[in-house]
Amino acid sequence: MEDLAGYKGSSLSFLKKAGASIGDVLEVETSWGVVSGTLVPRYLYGDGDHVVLKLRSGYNVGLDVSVLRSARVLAKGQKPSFSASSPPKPSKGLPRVLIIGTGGTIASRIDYRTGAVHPAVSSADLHSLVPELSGVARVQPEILFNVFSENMRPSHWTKIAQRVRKAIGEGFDGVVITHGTDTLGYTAAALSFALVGVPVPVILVAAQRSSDRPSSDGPINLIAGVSVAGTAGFAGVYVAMHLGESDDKVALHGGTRVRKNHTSRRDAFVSVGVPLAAVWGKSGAEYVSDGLPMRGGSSFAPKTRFEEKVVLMKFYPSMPAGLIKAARKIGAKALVIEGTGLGHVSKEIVRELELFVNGGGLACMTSQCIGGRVDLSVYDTGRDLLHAGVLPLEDMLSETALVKAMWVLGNSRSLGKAKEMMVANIVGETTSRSFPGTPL
Ligand code: DAS
Repeated sequence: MEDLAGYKGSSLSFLKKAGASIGDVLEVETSWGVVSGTLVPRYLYGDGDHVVLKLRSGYNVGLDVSVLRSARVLAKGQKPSFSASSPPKPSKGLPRVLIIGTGGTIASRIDYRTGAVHPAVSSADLHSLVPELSGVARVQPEILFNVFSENMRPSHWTKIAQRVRKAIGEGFDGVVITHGTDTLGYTAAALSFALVGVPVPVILVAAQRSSDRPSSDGPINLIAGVSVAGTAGFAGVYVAMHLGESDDKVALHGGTRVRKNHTSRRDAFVSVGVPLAAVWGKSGAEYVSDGLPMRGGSSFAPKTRFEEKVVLMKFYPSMPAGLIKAARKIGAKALVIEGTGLGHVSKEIVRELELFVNGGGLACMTSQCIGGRVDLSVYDTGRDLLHAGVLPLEDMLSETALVKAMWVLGNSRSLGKAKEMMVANIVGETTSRSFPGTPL
């Protein structure tokens, strides 16, 4: 019964009796008077006791079937659909930018099936939703997959990295990846390692608000991302998201130092312990940090494999040693422990980590403190951890450390080599000293 999508129970029988379909304009007689509006779909988890009409004012009203007497169809409606207009033709001289769609809010619309945000908009639709793109670059949009980013896995990171490598061979001046916000930092870190030495800008963009909301941040993030990808003189992997609550500045964050710090604000993303890589405004670059790798370069050596058997654990008071045992039981090859303060855990956990390392595992320590860095040489606990063979990871973000351990184990032939790579600073994942200027 597609014509009455989502309706069930008594609301479905009432509408069937009236011969109504989704999109029809109905006049409904109720116990307190007559109301008319357009019949809209019910979402999947809605109850069977309400009929929902969109009033002329644009507001939706839910009518309890118990007060409904009768309904008649005033006019047959058009099925609601979204058809993208064809994007304007970009001019020849503009740079070529590939947009790879992977899903998330930036590529979503409200879905009446669930009443929530649903990945639905293709990259091509995105392009027509943001016609300004045609004044910035010759854009080629394509969908690689369409998932909410909480469902991303290392195999997705490999797919994206391989598509970027191919795009460079195809002569694109830069690449933009549209992505969900939840795990954007993980994917940015993964691509930073997998694409070490990448000769063009690779810019991940996302949105905190879906494309059908006036306050959607998708368009400005996408325009800035495409502009950076096509014209920036620097190369590397960055996240481009709102800077502040205004609508005219976008921050570029280095791929291994970026964190989603707020569940809903449009400026949720921050660079931790380092300056912003760049700031982009309506007319292009407003600030570019010193020392970014230049576009071009010949050291591009992609390594796109990831070992999934790595576990990230946040230590907490009374954490049972059994959790480390469980990690070993599921075959974890590396553990990243987010310790307290300078990188500390309880005595029981130190013992378990020593057993894990003696069994050939790679154990690393980060800190739950957002600012500062791990130092295992100050307290007994830290020295016991060093003695147990745990690797301190300076000021590396825990999420970046997890991704790096997956990448290192996926691309090294020995544990010794893996340990060497883990503590080396490869793409700015650790700093020699924390930058005082960032929020944290
Ligand atoms: N579920 C979120 C994600 O895909 C939606 C978003 O913020 O993009 O990361």
